[in-house]
Amino acid sequence: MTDFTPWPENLAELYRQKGYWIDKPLTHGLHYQVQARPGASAIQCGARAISYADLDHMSSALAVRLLAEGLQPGERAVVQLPNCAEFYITFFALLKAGIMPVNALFNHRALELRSYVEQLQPTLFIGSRGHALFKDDAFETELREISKGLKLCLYLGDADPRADLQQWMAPEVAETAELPELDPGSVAFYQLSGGSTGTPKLIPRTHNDYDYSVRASAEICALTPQTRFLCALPAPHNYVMSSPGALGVFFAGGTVVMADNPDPSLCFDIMEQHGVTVAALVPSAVGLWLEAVREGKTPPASLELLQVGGASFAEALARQVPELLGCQLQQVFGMAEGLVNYTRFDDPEERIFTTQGCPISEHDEVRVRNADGYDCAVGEPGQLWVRGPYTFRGYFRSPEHNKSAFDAEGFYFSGDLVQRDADGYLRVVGRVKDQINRGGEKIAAEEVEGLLLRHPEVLEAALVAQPDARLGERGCAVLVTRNPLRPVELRRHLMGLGVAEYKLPDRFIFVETMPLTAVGKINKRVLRDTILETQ
Ligand code: J2J
Repeated sequence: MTDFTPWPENLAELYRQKGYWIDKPLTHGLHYQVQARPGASAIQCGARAISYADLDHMSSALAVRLLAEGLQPGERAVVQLPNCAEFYITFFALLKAGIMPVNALFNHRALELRSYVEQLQPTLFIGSRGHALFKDDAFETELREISKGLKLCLYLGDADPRADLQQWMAPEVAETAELPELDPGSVAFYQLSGGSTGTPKLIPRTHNDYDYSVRASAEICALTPQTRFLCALPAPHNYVMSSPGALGVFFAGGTVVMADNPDPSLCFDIMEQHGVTVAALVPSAVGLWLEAVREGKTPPASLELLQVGGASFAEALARQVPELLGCQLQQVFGMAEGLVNYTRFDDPEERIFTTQGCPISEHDEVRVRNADGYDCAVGEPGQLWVRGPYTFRGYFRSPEHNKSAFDAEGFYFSGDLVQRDADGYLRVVGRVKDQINRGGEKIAAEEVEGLLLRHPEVLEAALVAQPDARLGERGCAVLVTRNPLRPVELRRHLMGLGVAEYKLPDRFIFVETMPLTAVGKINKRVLRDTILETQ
């Protein structure tokens, strides 16, 4: 089973020749900024300002200590931290040490963490004592059972200084210690896939490919050392990490301003206080911001650009952004697997309001195909297939799934239905993958259905999307059960299995029999129509 599927030689050569892959580790932007502006603020986290010099020294200190502890380059880590400076310090430390992390979302629970630990077999776990699972050591013991090679567990906020992450970052350490030479063609870290399958899949991202998407995104979004970027979505998410996200801001020498969540009553104050110029949101959060302004709150005067992506953004809301928030709008359509599209600053307004942008690179090869595999005409909706200099080539150890996710030429099928205009701008019009996009949080239907089926009374289960004014979509579970069940029992059952709360169905419907397709599968199209009628 392959950990990482490389790009074919001819394409790798092309990407180097074009200057996309520059064979530098993902840390090179930070190295540059430490020389150029060591005292400038890289991260604003509450009242704490972390300079570029701090970010560099603290991440080196952690890297050096980890290696001194016996961790080796090439090993893997599972990290789960909230939105805080330590998230980035840890990320850079692991890059420097050559240890490949997956960054779990902070609202992931036992089920997700177990799966990452099982798949990656990490030697290192970094978490937070502020997370309910790590109030005591019971879950750590379980993780050590799953990954026998797990050597070290560190926590943000541990009472014992030997396990306290911040102590491990304290800069007074022999920094002369050697950090390993990194291979820019190798995997830097694993990104989380929104997924549509029973187990969450991991996406290997290399230094070269990720660095290119970050550099190019920073340029498209015109980031500068004056940029002050609000990170209010979960920090590990690919969008706020790389489109251009925090890594783009660090590359440009700007400041990342952290917020716990996108609530306008929290964010407007933080933005005002720190002069935030760019913010990245999902559509459901934009709805809240617009509502706040309509209710009389003053939007932060410093805001120049609002990026919106992660889920479908209604045109009617898009049109309100410049007027109500007093800033420019940029639509972003991306995926942790690679391809990212942006509307550009010089695009006509109409295009910014009605499309999700065009790809970063002229070598992003986007194909829009109909169900028979033929290329669609301009404007005709079809399936999005893509390959390119920063679109991955295979999930981590998932040979079977990779067979259906890629075609013979290495094009990845994102599961999205799009329309492409004559200039290559895309509009997302639907989805083929069996997923619920709940306010930008992706839920794989198969995963939740599998968990529901583990309840002894559940005979058949289907999770389908139900339109929702605020979140875009919500999950609706349709069930055939042996005996009558109450939703609260099913919720308790799911929570008991340790699944993240955002994956819990918002609604449960009980039916006598499931509608079936001609081949005998549950007909979700019919279910979606039924739940609309019974809403
Ligand atoms: C409709 N659907 C969208 C959009 C993503 C930048 C921005 C977003 C993500 C992301 C990302 C959408 N309109 N504007 O990684 O770098 C849906 C599509 C897509 C899936 C990917 C980035 N923007 N989507 O959301 O891996 O269905 O990445 O395939 O979480 O989100 O989800 P994810």
